[in-house]
Amino acid sequence: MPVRDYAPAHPVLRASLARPTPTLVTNIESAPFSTASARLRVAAVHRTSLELLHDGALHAARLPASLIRDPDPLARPGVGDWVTATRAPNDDWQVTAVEPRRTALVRRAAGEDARAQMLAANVDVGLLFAPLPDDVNPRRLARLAALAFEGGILPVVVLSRRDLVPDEAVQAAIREVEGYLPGVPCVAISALRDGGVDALAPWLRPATTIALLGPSGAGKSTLVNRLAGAVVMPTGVTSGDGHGRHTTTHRALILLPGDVTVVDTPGVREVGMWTGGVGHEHVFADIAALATHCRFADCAHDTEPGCAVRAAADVGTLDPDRLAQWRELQREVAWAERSVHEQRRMQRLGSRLVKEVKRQKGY
Ligand SMILES: Nc1nc2c(ncn2[C@@H]2O[C@H](COP(=O)(O)OP(=O)(O)OP(=O)(O)O)[C@@H](O)[C@H]2O)c(=O)[nH]1
Ligand SMILES: [Mg+2]
Ligand SMILES: [Zn+2]
Repeated sequence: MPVRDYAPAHPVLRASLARPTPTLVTNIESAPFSTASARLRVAAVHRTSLELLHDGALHAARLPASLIRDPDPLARPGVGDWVTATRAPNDDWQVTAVEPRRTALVRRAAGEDARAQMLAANVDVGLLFAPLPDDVNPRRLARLAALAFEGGILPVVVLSRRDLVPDEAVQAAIREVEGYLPGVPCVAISALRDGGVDALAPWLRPATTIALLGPSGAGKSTLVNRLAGAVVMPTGVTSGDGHGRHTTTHRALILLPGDVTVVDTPGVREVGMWTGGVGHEHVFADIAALATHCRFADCAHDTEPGCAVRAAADVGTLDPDRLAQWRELQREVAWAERSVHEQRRMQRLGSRLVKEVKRQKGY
């Protein structure tokens, strides 16, 4: 599976990924009773501890205080991260280093603030769920696809619960998604009835990690259980309108037969964008291509004269909905970038103020 090198566009993400490992290393010499050090994968994250997967078993591990206090949400290990940890004779594990991420699925955290939230690290393929019959929303899928591409992850749209609709309706839904997201693979499956799960085989290769994203009740955990051949994740009932009840409450990493690792996530309907660049360019590759013909290199495809993108939307060769969404996502990313810039400025001002007060008080 060709997965491109991870080169996040956003300076915050880049900085946090480039953070040299030694800053995260506690003083191993002084770690009491440390007898062994190992490379383990983060399977679950709690406030001050992690669950690490090692030789097929889960181990609770403590996080160094420096990481717990770190204000950068991307600095803390997330599900899918590889860490180094030392083990005391009483099976007490302490994380000493976090490896740089190969890929990362990062969204804007829910709420008013501009904060990043890591959904999963070191993922190769993102399965973007949209449940049939009536929750297939190409715009929502485009956001998820942009998020995946942005983090160096290959998106694959999974139309789930296909047993609930006739075949013609399934084909129509596939055509709709493919029309809106050219170049993104789209398959329809039923995890309950074994319908078409084989269609996922091209992405379930040994040594790959897949992450499952999408609304509650879409059947993400049901697919995990089918692939595992056992009930490893609880699954929920859906209400009359087909919506789920948020059965999965924590992101969890599970090893499947065939050396495939899967990250199951709690249901999300809409995701907020954190960084843009590469993700947009992939999802809206046609707009990027048209833009090369705009008169101005920095054309916003708004009111500028000689805009090739708007011209294409006017004559109908470009779906105006896609142009509208392109604008919406651009604005969102620009807002996140401005907010992060502002937060940093305030932090710098704050630390300058503290220094000045200390100087005046003669500390
Ligand atoms: N008919 C049908 N029902 C399904 C299918 N897959 C899952 N379901 C049902 O949908 C309900 C929700 O499934 P889950 O696997 O818990 O959904 P989820 O996406 O993990 O939901 P959250 O954990 O809440 O995000 C369960 O009752 C499943 O039995 C399917 O392919 N066909
Ligand atoms: Mg679930
Ligand atoms: Zn333009």
